[in-house]
Amino acid sequence: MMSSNAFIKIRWSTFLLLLPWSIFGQSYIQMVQIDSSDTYEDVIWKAAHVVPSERQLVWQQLELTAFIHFGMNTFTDQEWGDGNENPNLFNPGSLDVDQWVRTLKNGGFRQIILTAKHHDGFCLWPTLTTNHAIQYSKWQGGKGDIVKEVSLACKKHQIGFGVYLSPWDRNASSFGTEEYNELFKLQLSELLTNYGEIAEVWFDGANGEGPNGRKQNYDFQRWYQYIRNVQPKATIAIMGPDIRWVGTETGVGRASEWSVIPLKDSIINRCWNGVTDQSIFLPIGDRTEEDLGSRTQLEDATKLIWYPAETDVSIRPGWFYHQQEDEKVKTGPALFEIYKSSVGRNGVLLLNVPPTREGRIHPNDSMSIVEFGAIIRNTFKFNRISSIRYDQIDVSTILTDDSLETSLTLQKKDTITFEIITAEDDSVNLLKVQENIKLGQRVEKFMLEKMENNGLWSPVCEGTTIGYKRILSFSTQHGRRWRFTILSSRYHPAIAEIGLYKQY
Ligand code: FUL
Repeated sequence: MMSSNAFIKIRWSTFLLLLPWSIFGQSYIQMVQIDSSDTYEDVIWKAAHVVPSERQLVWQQLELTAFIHFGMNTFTDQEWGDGNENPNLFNPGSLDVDQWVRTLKNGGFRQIILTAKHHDGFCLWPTLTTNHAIQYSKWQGGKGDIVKEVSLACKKHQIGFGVYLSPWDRNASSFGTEEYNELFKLQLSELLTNYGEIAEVWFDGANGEGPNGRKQNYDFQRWYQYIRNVQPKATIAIMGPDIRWVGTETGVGRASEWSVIPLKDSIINRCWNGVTDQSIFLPIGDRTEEDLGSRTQLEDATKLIWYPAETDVSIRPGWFYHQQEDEKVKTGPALFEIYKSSVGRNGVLLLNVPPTREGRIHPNDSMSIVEFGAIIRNTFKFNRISSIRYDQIDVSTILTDDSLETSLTLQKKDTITFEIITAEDDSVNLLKVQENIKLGQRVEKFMLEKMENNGLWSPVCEGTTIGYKRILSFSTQHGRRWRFTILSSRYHPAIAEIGLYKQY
Protein backbone atom coordinates (compact mmCIF):
# COMPACT_ATOMS: atom_id res chain seq x y z
CA MET A 1 0.00 0.00 0.00
CA MET A 2 1.33 3.42 -0.97
CA SER A 3 1.44 6.12 1.62
CA SER A 4 -0.51 9.22 0.79
CA ASN A 5 2.57 11.43 0.91
CA ALA A 6 4.41 9.21 -1.49
CA PHE A 7 1.64 9.71 -3.96
CA ILE A 8 1.62 13.47 -3.63
CA LYS A 9 5.30 13.61 -4.37
CA ILE A 10 5.47 11.39 -7.42
CA ARG A 11 6.55 13.02 -10.66
CA TRP A 12 4.41 12.82 -13.71
CA SER A 13 6.57 10.22 -15.28
CA THR A 14 5.72 8.09 -12.26
CA PHE A 15 2.10 9.10 -12.57
CA LEU A 16 2.14 7.56 -16.03
CA LEU A 17 3.15 4.27 -14.51
CA LEU A 18 0.36 4.54 -12.02
CA LEU A 19 -2.40 4.92 -14.58
CA PRO A 20 -5.10 3.25 -12.55
CA TRP A 21 -6.97 1.60 -15.38
CA SER A 22 -3.84 0.03 -16.76
CA ILE A 23 -2.72 -1.46 -13.47
CA PHE A 24 -5.78 -2.23 -11.44
CA GLY A 25 -8.41 -2.65 -14.13
CA GLN A 26 -10.99 -0.34 -12.73
CA SER A 27 -9.60 2.06 -10.18
CA TYR A 28 -9.42 5.78 -9.77
CA ILE A 29 -7.23 8.77 -9.11
CA GLN A 30 -9.36 11.70 -8.12
CA MET A 31 -6.64 14.21 -7.30
CA VAL A 32 -3.22 14.95 -8.70
CA GLN A 33 -0.41 17.24 -7.62
CA ILE A 34 1.24 19.62 -10.07
CA ASP A 35 5.02 19.55 -9.64
CA SER A 36 7.15 22.65 -10.08
CA SER A 37 8.97 20.86 -12.88
CA ASP A 38 5.76 20.20 -14.83
CA THR A 39 5.50 22.01 -18.13
CA TYR A 40 2.16 23.47 -19.18
CA GLU A 41 1.72 20.43 -21.48
CA ASP A 42 2.29 18.15 -18.48
CA VAL A 43 -0.45 19.99 -16.59
CA ILE A 44 -2.91 19.58 -19.46
CA TRP A 45 -2.00 15.89 -19.65
CA LYS A 46 -2.60 15.49 -15.95
CA ALA A 47 -5.93 17.34 -16.17
CA ALA A 48 -6.99 14.86 -18.86
CA HIS A 49 -6.19 11.92 -16.58
CA VAL A 50 -7.95 12.92 -13.37
CA VAL A 51 -11.00 10.68 -12.97
CA PRO A 52 -13.98 10.38 -10.63
CA SER A 53 -13.88 8.31 -7.47
CA GLU A 54 -16.17 5.31 -7.49
CA ARG A 55 -18.79 7.07 -5.42
CA GLN A 56 -18.67 10.10 -7.74
CA LEU A 57 -19.08 7.89 -10.79
CA VAL A 58 -22.13 6.17 -9.32
CA TRP A 59 -23.58 9.54 -8.35
CA GLN A 60 -22.99 11.14 -11.76
CA GLN A 61 -24.89 8.37 -13.49
CA LEU A 62 -27.98 8.96 -11.37
CA GLU A 63 -28.61 12.11 -13.46
CA LEU A 64 -31.89 12.89 -11.71
CA THR A 65 -32.05 13.32 -7.95
CA ALA A 66 -34.74 14.99 -5.86
CA PHE A 67 -34.72 17.21 -2.82
CA ILE A 68 -37.56 17.09 -0.33
CA HIS A 69 -37.81 20.23 1.78
CA PHE A 70 -40.28 19.28 4.48
CA GLY A 71 -40.25 20.30 8.12
CA MET A 72 -41.26 23.04 10.51
CA ASN A 73 -41.25 25.68 7.74
CA THR A 74 -43.96 23.72 5.93
CA PHE A 75 -46.29 24.49 8.83
CA THR A 76 -45.17 28.05 9.61
CA ASP A 77 -45.17 29.11 5.94
CA GLN A 78 -41.54 30.22 6.25
CA GLU A 79 -38.38 29.62 4.28
CA TRP A 80 -36.05 30.01 7.27
CA GLY A 81 -37.43 29.29 10.73
CA ASP A 82 -35.82 30.95 13.76
CA GLY A 83 -35.77 27.84 15.93
CA ASN A 84 -38.38 29.10 18.42
CA GLU A 85 -41.26 27.14 16.95
CA ASN A 86 -43.56 25.02 19.07
CA PRO A 87 -42.93 21.36 18.04
CA ASN A 88 -46.71 20.82 18.00
CA LEU A 89 -46.96 22.96 14.89
CA PHE A 90 -45.48 20.02 13.02
CA ASN A 91 -48.61 18.06 12.18
CA PRO A 92 -49.01 16.55 8.69
CA GLY A 93 -52.70 15.72 8.19
CA SER A 94 -52.39 12.65 5.99
CA LEU A 95 -48.73 11.92 5.43
CA ASP A 96 -48.05 9.65 2.46
CA VAL A 97 -44.32 9.35 1.81
CA ASP A 98 -44.95 6.42 -0.50
CA GLN A 99 -46.72 8.90 -2.78
CA TRP A 100 -43.59 11.13 -2.73
CA VAL A 101 -41.34 8.31 -3.75
CA ARG A 102 -43.73 6.82 -6.32
CA THR A 103 -44.26 10.19 -7.96
CA LEU A 104 -40.57 10.97 -8.15
CA LYS A 105 -39.65 7.52 -9.37
CA ASN A 106 -42.28 7.86 -12.06
CA GLY A 107 -40.58 11.05 -13.17
CA GLY A 108 -37.27 9.21 -13.49
CA PHE A 109 -35.66 10.31 -10.21
CA ARG A 110 -33.22 7.86 -8.73
CA GLN A 111 -32.41 9.34 -5.35
CA ILE A 112 -34.16 11.47 -2.74
CA ILE A 113 -32.50 13.79 -0.24
CA LEU A 114 -34.65 14.73 2.75
CA THR A 115 -34.15 17.83 4.91
CA ALA A 116 -33.73 15.88 8.14
CA LYS A 117 -32.92 19.18 9.88
CA HIS A 118 -33.13 22.66 8.35
CA HIS A 119 -31.73 25.89 9.82
CA ASP A 120 -34.51 26.01 12.48
CA GLY A 121 -32.93 22.96 14.07
CA PHE A 122 -36.16 20.93 14.14
CA CYS A 123 -35.30 17.25 13.68
CA LEU A 124 -37.58 15.01 11.64
CA TRP A 125 -36.41 11.92 13.51
CA PRO A 126 -36.52 11.11 17.22
CA THR A 127 -33.16 12.34 18.38
CA LEU A 128 -31.43 12.31 21.73
CA THR A 129 -29.68 15.58 20.93
CA THR A 130 -32.45 18.19 21.28
CA ASN A 131 -36.04 18.84 22.36
CA HIS A 132 -36.69 20.62 19.09
CA ALA A 133 -37.68 17.40 17.43
CA ILE A 134 -40.53 15.33 16.12
CA GLN A 135 -41.02 13.23 19.27
CA TYR A 136 -41.89 16.40 21.17
CA SER A 137 -44.81 17.05 18.82
CA LYS A 138 -48.23 15.48 19.32
CA TRP A 139 -48.09 14.09 15.80
CA GLN A 140 -48.53 10.30 15.97
CA GLY A 141 -48.43 10.62 19.75
CA GLY A 142 -44.76 11.60 19.55
CA LYS A 143 -43.90 8.29 17.87
CA GLY A 144 -43.49 9.55 14.31
CA ASP A 145 -40.23 9.34 12.36
CA ILE A 146 -40.16 10.92 8.91
CA VAL A 147 -36.56 9.88 8.22
CA LYS A 148 -37.51 6.26 8.82
CA GLU A 149 -40.60 6.42 6.64
CA VAL A 150 -38.78 8.04 3.72
CA SER A 151 -35.77 5.76 3.97
CA LEU A 152 -38.03 2.69 3.96
CA ALA A 153 -40.09 3.97 1.03
CA CYS A 154 -36.89 4.62 -0.95
CA LYS A 155 -35.70 1.12 -0.18
CA LYS A 156 -39.04 -0.36 -1.21
CA HIS A 157 -38.98 1.51 -4.53
CA GLN A 158 -35.25 0.87 -4.97
CA ILE A 159 -34.02 4.41 -5.16
CA GLY A 160 -31.25 6.03 -3.16
CA PHE A 161 -31.82 7.93 0.07
CA GLY A 162 -29.76 10.85 1.30
CA VAL A 163 -29.93 13.38 4.10
CA TYR A 164 -29.65 17.14 4.31
CA LEU A 165 -28.47 18.09 7.76
CA SER A 166 -28.03 21.83 8.18
CA PRO A 167 -24.85 22.71 10.05
CA TRP A 168 -26.38 26.09 10.82
CA ASP A 169 -28.78 25.55 13.70
CA ARG A 170 -30.79 28.49 15.02
CA ASN A 171 -32.19 26.51 17.93
CA ALA A 172 -29.22 24.73 19.52
CA SER A 173 -28.14 26.62 22.63
CA SER A 174 -24.64 25.20 22.22
CA PHE A 175 -24.28 26.73 18.75
CA GLY A 176 -21.04 28.69 18.63
CA THR A 177 -19.21 26.38 21.04
CA GLU A 178 -17.20 23.18 20.69
CA GLU A 179 -20.12 21.33 22.29
CA TYR A 180 -22.18 21.95 19.15
CA ASN A 181 -19.65 20.10 17.00
CA GLU A 182 -20.15 17.09 19.22
CA LEU A 183 -23.94 17.45 19.09
CA PHE A 184 -23.81 17.62 15.29
CA LYS A 185 -21.65 14.53 15.15
CA LEU A 186 -24.22 12.72 17.30
CA GLN A 187 -26.98 13.81 14.95
CA LEU A 188 -24.93 12.46 12.05
CA SER A 189 -24.40 9.19 13.83
CA GLU A 190 -28.12 8.82 14.52
CA LEU A 191 -28.87 9.39 10.85
CA LEU A 192 -26.06 7.32 9.43
CA THR A 193 -26.37 4.25 11.61
CA ASN A 194 -30.12 3.74 12.01
CA TYR A 195 -31.59 4.07 8.54
CA GLY A 196 -29.71 1.70 6.27
CA GLU A 197 -27.60 2.88 3.36
CA ILE A 198 -27.22 6.63 2.98
CA ALA A 199 -26.32 7.66 -0.56
CA GLU A 200 -25.55 11.35 -0.06
CA VAL A 201 -24.95 13.72 2.83
CA TRP A 202 -25.75 17.32 1.92
CA PHE A 203 -24.08 20.06 3.94
CA ASP A 204 -25.54 23.47 3.26
CA GLY A 205 -23.20 26.41 2.91
CA ALA A 206 -25.74 28.81 4.51
CA ASN A 207 -24.29 29.87 7.81
CA GLY A 208 -25.39 32.49 10.30
CA GLU A 209 -25.61 33.14 13.99
CA GLY A 210 -27.13 30.79 16.50
CA PRO A 211 -29.59 31.72 19.27
CA ASN A 212 -26.80 33.28 21.33
CA GLY A 213 -25.59 35.50 18.53
CA ARG A 214 -22.48 33.35 18.09
CA LYS A 215 -21.18 31.78 14.90
CA GLN A 216 -19.86 28.25 14.77
CA ASN A 217 -16.50 27.01 13.68
CA TYR A 218 -17.60 23.72 12.15
CA ASP A 219 -15.50 20.63 12.63
CA PHE A 220 -15.99 19.36 9.09
CA GLN A 221 -12.83 17.32 9.20
CA ARG A 222 -14.17 15.09 11.95
CA TRP A 223 -17.58 14.83 10.33
CA TYR A 224 -16.15 13.84 6.94
CA GLN A 225 -13.97 11.20 8.51
CA TYR A 226 -16.93 9.85 10.42
CA ILE A 227 -19.11 9.67 7.28
CA ARG A 228 -16.34 7.88 5.38
CA ASN A 229 -16.07 5.36 8.20
CA VAL A 230 -19.72 4.52 8.64
CA GLN A 231 -21.13 5.13 5.14
CA PRO A 232 -18.16 4.83 2.77
CA LYS A 233 -20.34 4.88 -0.33
CA ALA A 234 -22.05 8.16 0.59
CA THR A 235 -21.10 11.27 -1.34
CA ILE A 236 -20.62 14.43 0.71
CA ALA A 237 -22.06 17.39 -1.14
CA ILE A 238 -21.66 21.18 -1.28
CA MET A 239 -19.71 21.81 1.94
CA GLY A 240 -18.06 18.52 1.15
CA PRO A 241 -15.28 17.01 -0.94
CA ASP A 242 -17.26 14.95 -3.47
CA ILE A 243 -19.85 17.20 -5.07
CA ARG A 244 -19.66 20.89 -5.87
CA TRP A 245 -22.55 23.37 -5.89
CA VAL A 246 -23.01 24.53 -9.49
CA GLY A 247 -23.15 28.10 -8.24
CA THR A 248 -26.76 29.16 -8.90
CA GLU A 249 -30.23 28.00 -7.87
CA THR A 250 -31.72 28.53 -11.34
CA GLY A 251 -31.19 25.04 -12.73
CA VAL A 252 -28.74 26.37 -15.31
CA GLY A 253 -25.19 25.03 -15.32
CA ARG A 254 -22.25 26.47 -17.21
CA ALA A 255 -21.96 26.15 -20.98
CA SER A 256 -18.40 24.95 -20.25
CA GLU A 257 -18.69 22.75 -17.15
CA TRP A 258 -15.42 21.09 -16.21
CA SER A 259 -15.47 18.33 -13.61
CA VAL A 260 -11.70 18.65 -13.28
CA ILE A 261 -10.78 21.91 -11.60
CA PRO A 262 -7.76 23.34 -9.81
CA LEU A 263 -7.93 22.83 -6.07
CA LYS A 264 -6.89 25.74 -3.93
CA ASP A 265 -8.54 24.51 -0.75
CA SER A 266 -6.43 22.72 1.78
CA ILE A 267 -6.38 18.96 1.84
CA ILE A 268 -7.29 17.83 5.30
CA ASN A 269 -6.73 14.18 4.87
CA ARG A 270 -5.09 12.20 2.17
CA CYS A 271 -5.40 8.50 1.78
CA TRP A 272 -4.50 6.29 -1.13
CA ASN A 273 -5.49 2.73 -0.48
CA GLY A 274 -3.84 1.30 -3.56
CA VAL A 275 -7.03 1.37 -5.58
CA THR A 276 -8.99 4.43 -4.64
CA ASP A 277 -7.92 7.92 -3.75
CA GLN A 278 -9.97 8.83 -0.69
CA SER A 279 -8.56 12.30 -0.26
CA ILE A 280 -10.75 14.80 1.47
CA PHE A 281 -10.51 18.55 1.51
CA LEU A 282 -12.52 21.38 2.94
CA PRO A 283 -14.15 23.49 0.23
CA ILE A 284 -13.76 27.22 0.63
CA GLY A 285 -16.16 29.64 -1.02
CA ASP A 286 -19.02 29.01 -3.41
CA ARG A 287 -17.19 28.73 -6.75
CA THR A 288 -19.74 30.79 -8.65
CA GLU A 289 -17.28 32.01 -11.32
CA GLU A 290 -18.14 31.35 -14.94
CA ASP A 291 -14.83 29.67 -15.68
CA LEU A 292 -13.62 27.04 -13.23
CA GLY A 293 -11.57 24.67 -15.33
CA SER A 294 -10.46 26.06 -18.68
CA ARG A 295 -6.81 26.01 -19.79
CA THR A 296 -6.46 29.52 -18.37
CA GLN A 297 -7.48 28.23 -14.95
CA LEU A 298 -5.00 25.38 -15.21
CA GLU A 299 -2.09 27.75 -15.75
CA ASP A 300 -1.31 28.36 -12.09
CA ALA A 301 -2.88 25.23 -10.62
CA THR A 302 -1.02 23.37 -7.89
CA LYS A 303 -3.45 20.45 -7.58
CA LEU A 304 -6.23 19.18 -9.78
CA ILE A 305 -9.29 17.40 -8.54
CA TRP A 306 -12.39 15.72 -9.91
CA TYR A 307 -15.11 17.86 -8.35
CA PRO A 308 -18.35 17.67 -10.37
CA ALA A 309 -21.33 20.01 -10.30
CA GLU A 310 -24.74 19.42 -8.77
CA THR A 311 -27.49 21.72 -10.02
CA ASP A 312 -30.11 22.33 -7.35
CA VAL A 313 -33.34 24.14 -8.14
CA SER A 314 -36.87 24.11 -6.76
CA ILE A 315 -39.98 23.18 -8.74
CA ARG A 316 -41.59 26.19 -7.03
CA PRO A 317 -40.22 29.66 -6.26
CA GLY A 318 -39.51 28.65 -2.62
CA TRP A 319 -37.77 25.61 -1.17
CA PHE A 320 -40.62 24.83 1.25
CA TYR A 321 -44.31 24.44 0.39
CA HIS A 322 -46.40 27.61 0.34
CA GLN A 323 -50.00 27.42 -0.80
CA GLN A 324 -49.74 30.78 -2.56
CA GLU A 325 -47.20 29.21 -4.93
CA ASP A 326 -49.55 26.46 -6.14
CA GLU A 327 -49.98 28.16 -9.49
CA LYS A 328 -46.26 28.84 -9.85
CA VAL A 329 -45.13 25.25 -10.23
CA LYS A 330 -42.72 24.74 -13.13
CA THR A 331 -44.34 22.78 -15.97
CA GLY A 332 -43.03 19.53 -17.47
CA PRO A 333 -41.58 21.34 -20.53
CA ALA A 334 -39.97 23.95 -18.24
CA LEU A 335 -38.38 21.13 -16.24
CA PHE A 336 -37.13 19.59 -19.47
CA GLU A 337 -35.38 22.89 -20.29
CA ILE A 338 -33.76 22.61 -16.84
CA TYR A 339 -32.79 19.00 -17.60
CA LYS A 340 -30.96 20.16 -20.72
CA SER A 341 -29.14 22.91 -18.82
CA SER A 342 -28.18 20.69 -15.87
CA VAL A 343 -27.78 17.03 -16.85
CA GLY A 344 -27.17 18.21 -20.41
CA ARG A 345 -24.34 20.39 -19.16
CA ASN A 346 -22.35 17.75 -17.34
CA GLY A 347 -24.19 18.06 -14.04
CA VAL A 348 -26.60 16.12 -11.85
CA LEU A 349 -30.00 17.69 -11.33
CA LEU A 350 -31.24 18.00 -7.75
CA LEU A 351 -34.86 19.06 -8.15
CA ASN A 352 -36.66 20.15 -5.00
CA VAL A 353 -40.29 19.06 -4.65
CA PRO A 354 -41.75 20.26 -1.32
CA PRO A 355 -44.71 18.30 0.11
CA THR A 356 -47.79 20.11 1.44
CA ARG A 357 -48.90 20.44 5.07
CA GLU A 358 -51.00 17.35 4.49
CA GLY A 359 -47.78 15.51 3.81
CA ARG A 360 -48.32 14.84 0.11
CA ILE A 361 -46.85 16.13 -3.11
CA HIS A 362 -49.39 18.61 -4.49
CA PRO A 363 -51.21 17.47 -7.68
CA ASN A 364 -49.76 20.39 -9.66
CA ASP A 365 -46.23 19.28 -8.78
CA SER A 366 -47.04 15.62 -9.48
CA MET A 367 -48.44 16.43 -12.90
CA SER A 368 -45.31 18.37 -13.84
CA ILE A 369 -43.01 15.61 -12.64
CA VAL A 370 -44.85 12.89 -14.50
CA GLU A 371 -44.97 15.02 -17.64
CA PHE A 372 -41.25 15.77 -17.29
CA GLY A 373 -40.44 12.05 -17.00
CA ALA A 374 -42.54 11.29 -20.08
CA ILE A 375 -40.78 13.99 -22.15
CA ILE A 376 -37.38 12.54 -21.27
CA ARG A 377 -38.41 8.96 -21.98
CA ASN A 378 -40.14 9.75 -25.25
CA THR A 379 -37.42 12.08 -26.49
CA PHE A 380 -34.49 9.78 -25.85
CA LYS A 381 -36.03 6.40 -26.61
CA PHE A 382 -35.26 6.72 -30.30
CA ASN A 383 -31.78 7.71 -31.43
CA ARG A 384 -32.27 8.72 -35.06
CA ILE A 385 -28.74 7.75 -36.04
CA SER A 386 -28.64 4.63 -38.18
CA SER A 387 -24.90 4.57 -38.71
CA ILE A 388 -21.74 6.31 -37.49
CA ARG A 389 -18.40 5.84 -39.18
CA TYR A 390 -15.00 6.83 -37.98
CA ASP A 391 -12.17 6.43 -40.44
CA GLN A 392 -14.44 4.33 -42.70
CA ILE A 393 -15.23 1.92 -39.88
CA ASP A 394 -18.76 1.52 -38.60
CA VAL A 395 -18.69 2.28 -34.88
CA SER A 396 -22.45 2.56 -34.32
CA THR A 397 -22.63 -0.41 -31.99
CA ILE A 398 -20.17 1.31 -29.65
CA LEU A 399 -21.57 4.82 -29.86
CA THR A 400 -25.31 4.24 -29.97
CA ASP A 401 -25.76 1.41 -27.48
CA ASP A 402 -26.77 3.74 -24.63
CA SER A 403 -23.98 2.43 -22.45
CA LEU A 404 -20.96 4.05 -20.84
CA GLU A 405 -19.36 0.62 -20.71
CA THR A 406 -18.46 0.77 -24.39
CA SER A 407 -16.50 3.72 -25.68
CA LEU A 408 -14.10 4.60 -28.42
CA THR A 409 -10.76 6.16 -27.49
CA LEU A 410 -9.44 8.09 -30.46
CA GLN A 411 -5.72 8.25 -30.99
CA LYS A 412 -5.57 11.96 -31.72
CA LYS A 413 -6.59 15.19 -30.03
CA ASP A 414 -8.19 17.29 -32.74
CA THR A 415 -10.11 17.21 -36.01
CA ILE A 416 -11.70 13.87 -35.24
CA THR A 417 -14.65 13.44 -37.55
CA PHE A 418 -17.55 11.01 -37.32
CA GLU A 419 -19.71 10.55 -40.41
CA ILE A 420 -23.33 10.08 -39.42
CA ILE A 421 -26.35 8.82 -41.33
CA THR A 422 -29.94 9.21 -40.15
CA ALA A 423 -33.08 7.88 -41.81
CA GLU A 424 -34.05 9.76 -44.96
CA ASP A 425 -37.08 11.56 -43.61
CA ASP A 426 -35.73 12.34 -40.18
CA SER A 427 -35.99 15.67 -38.48
CA VAL A 428 -33.96 16.26 -35.33
CA ASN A 429 -33.34 19.09 -32.91
CA LEU A 430 -31.18 17.62 -30.13
CA LEU A 431 -27.61 16.39 -30.03
CA LYS A 432 -26.48 14.22 -27.10
CA VAL A 433 -22.82 13.31 -26.60
CA GLN A 434 -21.13 11.48 -23.74
CA GLU A 435 -17.50 10.97 -22.82
CA ASN A 436 -16.37 7.90 -20.97
CA ILE A 437 -15.50 9.82 -17.81
CA LYS A 438 -13.86 6.75 -16.30
CA LEU A 439 -10.92 7.85 -18.42
CA GLY A 440 -11.35 11.54 -17.66
CA GLN A 441 -12.92 14.63 -19.20
CA ARG A 442 -11.06 15.67 -22.32
CA VAL A 443 -13.08 17.32 -25.08
CA GLU A 444 -12.72 21.09 -25.32
CA LYS A 445 -14.53 21.92 -28.54
CA PHE A 446 -16.85 20.14 -30.95
CA MET A 447 -19.36 20.85 -33.71
CA LEU A 448 -22.17 19.23 -35.64
CA GLU A 449 -22.75 19.87 -39.33
CA LYS A 450 -25.34 18.73 -41.84
CA MET A 451 -24.98 18.07 -45.55
CA GLU A 452 -27.28 20.32 -47.55
CA ASN A 453 -28.99 19.24 -50.78
CA ASN A 454 -26.25 21.01 -52.72
CA GLY A 455 -23.65 18.71 -51.17
CA LEU A 456 -22.11 21.40 -48.95
CA TRP A 457 -21.75 21.12 -45.19
CA SER A 458 -23.54 23.69 -43.05
CA PRO A 459 -23.07 24.22 -39.29
CA VAL A 460 -25.85 23.00 -36.97
CA CYS A 461 -24.46 23.58 -33.49
CA GLU A 462 -21.20 23.72 -31.60
CA GLY A 463 -20.04 23.44 -28.01
CA THR A 464 -17.06 23.28 -25.74
CA THR A 465 -17.09 20.74 -22.90
CA ILE A 466 -18.88 17.38 -23.00
CA GLY A 467 -18.01 15.41 -19.85
CA TYR A 468 -20.51 12.84 -18.63
CA LYS A 469 -23.28 14.22 -20.85
CA ARG A 470 -23.81 17.17 -23.14
CA ILE A 471 -27.12 17.98 -24.78
CA LEU A 472 -27.47 20.79 -27.29
CA SER A 473 -30.76 21.89 -28.86
CA PHE A 474 -31.07 23.55 -32.23
CA SER A 475 -33.89 24.50 -34.58
CA THR A 476 -35.46 21.43 -36.18
CA GLN A 477 -33.39 20.22 -39.12
CA HIS A 478 -34.17 17.63 -41.76
CA GLY A 479 -31.29 15.67 -43.16
CA ARG A 480 -29.64 12.37 -43.84
CA ARG A 481 -25.89 13.00 -43.71
CA TRP A 482 -24.27 14.66 -40.71
CA ARG A 483 -20.76 15.16 -39.43
CA PHE A 484 -19.73 15.40 -35.78
CA THR A 485 -16.23 16.79 -35.28
CA ILE A 486 -14.09 17.07 -32.17
CA LEU A 487 -12.06 20.18 -32.83
CA SER A 488 -9.90 20.06 -29.76
CA SER A 489 -9.32 17.96 -26.67
CA ARG A 490 -6.78 17.70 -23.85
CA TYR A 491 -5.82 14.16 -24.70
CA HIS A 492 -7.23 11.29 -26.77
CA PRO A 493 -10.95 11.62 -26.16
CA ALA A 494 -12.96 8.58 -25.14
CA ILE A 495 -16.42 8.93 -26.65
CA ALA A 496 -19.15 6.69 -25.25
CA GLU A 497 -22.31 7.91 -26.96
CA ILE A 498 -23.51 10.11 -29.79
CA GLY A 499 -27.21 10.61 -30.50
CA LEU A 500 -29.55 12.76 -32.54
CA TYR A 501 -33.09 13.12 -31.26
CA LYS A 502 -36.33 14.97 -31.79
CA GLN A 503 -37.62 16.66 -28.67
CA TYR A 504 -41.00 15.23 -27.77
C1 FUL B 1 -29.90 27.12 1.01
C2 FUL B 1 -30.84 27.17 2.21
O1 FUL B 1 -30.69 28.36 2.94
C3 FUL B 1 -32.23 27.07 1.62
O2 FUL B 1 -33.24 27.19 2.60
C4 FUL B 1 -32.34 25.72 0.93
O3 FUL B 1 -32.24 24.67 1.88
C5 FUL B 1 -31.24 25.58 -0.13
C6 FUL B 1 -31.19 24.23 -0.78
O4 FUL B 1 -29.97 25.84 0.42
O5 FUL B 1 -28.61 27.42 1.35
